[in-house]
Amino acid sequence: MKARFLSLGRQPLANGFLANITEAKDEFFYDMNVVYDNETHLVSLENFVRPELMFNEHYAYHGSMSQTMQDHFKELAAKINKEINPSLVLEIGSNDGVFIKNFTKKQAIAVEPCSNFAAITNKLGYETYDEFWSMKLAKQIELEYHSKVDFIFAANCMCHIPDIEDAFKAVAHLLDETKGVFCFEDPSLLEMLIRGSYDQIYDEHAHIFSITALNKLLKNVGLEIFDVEQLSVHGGSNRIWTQPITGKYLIKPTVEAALLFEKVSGLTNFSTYVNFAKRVQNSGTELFSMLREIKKTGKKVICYGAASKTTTIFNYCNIGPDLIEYMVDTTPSKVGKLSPGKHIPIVHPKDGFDTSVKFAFLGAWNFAAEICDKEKLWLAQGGKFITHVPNVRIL
Ligand code: DWN
Repeated sequence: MKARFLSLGRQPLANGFLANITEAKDEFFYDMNVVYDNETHLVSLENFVRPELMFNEHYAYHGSMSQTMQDHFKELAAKINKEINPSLVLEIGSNDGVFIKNFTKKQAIAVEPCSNFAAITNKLGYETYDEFWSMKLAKQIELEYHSKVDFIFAANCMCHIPDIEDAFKAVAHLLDETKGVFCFEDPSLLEMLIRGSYDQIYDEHAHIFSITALNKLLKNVGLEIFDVEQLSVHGGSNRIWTQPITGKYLIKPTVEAALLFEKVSGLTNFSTYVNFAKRVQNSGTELFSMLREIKKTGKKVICYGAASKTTTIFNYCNIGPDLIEYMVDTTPSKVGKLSPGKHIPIVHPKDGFDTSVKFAFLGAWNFAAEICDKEKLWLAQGGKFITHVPNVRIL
């Protein structure tokens, strides 16, 4: 049974950037409430947003916008080629090709419903299916390739799918029964609870996965987890390695260890989520107060990184251009736009990040190391970053 434990208020699309203020009259909003299901142990949005509204030809998030993620996927691809050496690699949610481009064109198949990104991998010469992942598509690919697939990958995609059981069923259908591997990575529920990073919750993240919930879901469709890796990327993620129960890989102790750690951390107790909700309320109040106090001093405060995560924070905490003068971001499709819901202007760092900026809220806190290294001169000249993870403070 599902029970609500957190309400993050009226929220717009996390990547619903506006070209100009006249678009505000048609802006989409919904009540973003979060529920815990004590049978499946899934943490999910109470109201799913229609995928077509979020993932379409205007999608703004480019996986290649950070060197961290480019290096991350290059390293993983090398490991896959060396240790598994798959003949056919299918990626669900290939975005701008940041992962799939590490494989040869005849070895790889891309699935990407955002046609602006499907066009990129198509142009690179990769077979690309410009549609949402489904059992129908899995069967179509099996027919067209006259074979099952021996490696299926998804990064920051499976948690975006409301009907996750159907999505996993489609993966199980297409995987080779004896040598098939399905590997996917998504934000970690445990890390969100530990870090207080409630901004991982937004329209695109239909679910925030625990290993506990995934273990049940995957078993229901005939897949078993044989390894779990904890990753630092995207604010703390899990990389899950699974296979059909007829698969050849031995189950590693990492699986039992992860399940046990989540149990002792209280992930199957509703009270854990009630306590998390209290921490979120306090965090939001503290961030608003800090920004308001700094604003009173007349110092310029901006946001570094127009991440989807900032949409949740700014709309939940009622933080607008009165507190955050503008946002800086290197993503071409975000520059010149207004942020979702609070309509904070977004500019390129070259036009808006200089010593006139005294404080910058770290919207892209998951890239703090890369950003602090990039902006070490600004920091040396007295600039200060503000973060809310794991608590509201000036770095
Ligand atoms: O799950 C998702 C994750 C993988 O990416 C998607 N649903 C949406 C998206 O979430 P996000 O927008 O919070 O992702 P990022 O990668 O944390 O966003 C960082 C933002 O900061 C990007 O817009 C790029 C920008 N950035 C920048 O301007 N300068 C990033 C870095 C590292 C920089 O130096």
